[in-house]
Amino acid sequence: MNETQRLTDQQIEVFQRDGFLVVENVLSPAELATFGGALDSAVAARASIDSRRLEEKTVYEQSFIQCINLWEDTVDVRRLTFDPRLGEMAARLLGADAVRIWHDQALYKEPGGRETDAHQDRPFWPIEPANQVTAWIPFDGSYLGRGAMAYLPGSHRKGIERFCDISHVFQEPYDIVNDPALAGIEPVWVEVEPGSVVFHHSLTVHLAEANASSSTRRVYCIIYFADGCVRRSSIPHIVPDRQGIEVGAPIAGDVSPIVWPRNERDLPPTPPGRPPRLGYA
Ligand SMILES: O=C(O)CCC(=O)C(=O)O
Repeated sequence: MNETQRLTDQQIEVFQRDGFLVVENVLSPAELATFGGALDSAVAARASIDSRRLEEKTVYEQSFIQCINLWEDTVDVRRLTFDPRLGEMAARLLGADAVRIWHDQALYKEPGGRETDAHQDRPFWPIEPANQVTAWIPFDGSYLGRGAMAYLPGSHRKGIERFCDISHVFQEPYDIVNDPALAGIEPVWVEVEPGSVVFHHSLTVHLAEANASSSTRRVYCIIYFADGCVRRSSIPHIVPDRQGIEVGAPIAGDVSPIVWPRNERDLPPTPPGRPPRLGYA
């Protein structure tokens, strides 16, 4: 990673205005190779329990192979999740003195994988206030036709927070892109070269297209929250549930360690219990 890269005030203003920010040249080719190999192995190890073909999977699972908290599985992935330079960027974007990890996740969109339906992240998360940011890291870059992401600029500031059932289990997802509160806002499709990181706020509406290519879209996400955020409801979620965190209590513990500030070599220990093998719960 570029040792000297720090976000400028102008980049922070763009994030605050748009709810997303592209930062180029964050990971070097060598880091992409090393971390990418570590992620591929970690995803393959978890996914080895699943021999279903894409068309045999649920609608949600056809969007991507999702593996949460891979930092718990291997030290090689943990180095990326707890990289202090990414953590510092997250802290600056959130205006926080310190950030913790909510969770990380691989989102490997298989060849032929369907789109990711438009949604906001925060309705899935029992955490408040709304001060979370995702670092979305496409290991092979992100290009139209291959599962690129789009963001609705400024949607995080429109006072809207709607649950979209992207699992398709209980109902068809709410058509948030056409919500009246977002009238006049068009999705901005983002293409980036390998090494770039795209940050988005937890209230920013975003979506991804299908992967029409013959290669897997290898994406890794790290979700950070400002230290001090508390549990806002009892809706189930593995992060607070595993740590026995009650409504109103600060989210902190072995599964939610501080990412930044933290000494680069001081990686947190493996927490007790297990993250889910695949999917979310
Ligand atoms: O990568 C995708 O397809 C979706 C990513 C996403 O929804 C997220 O990072 O919050």
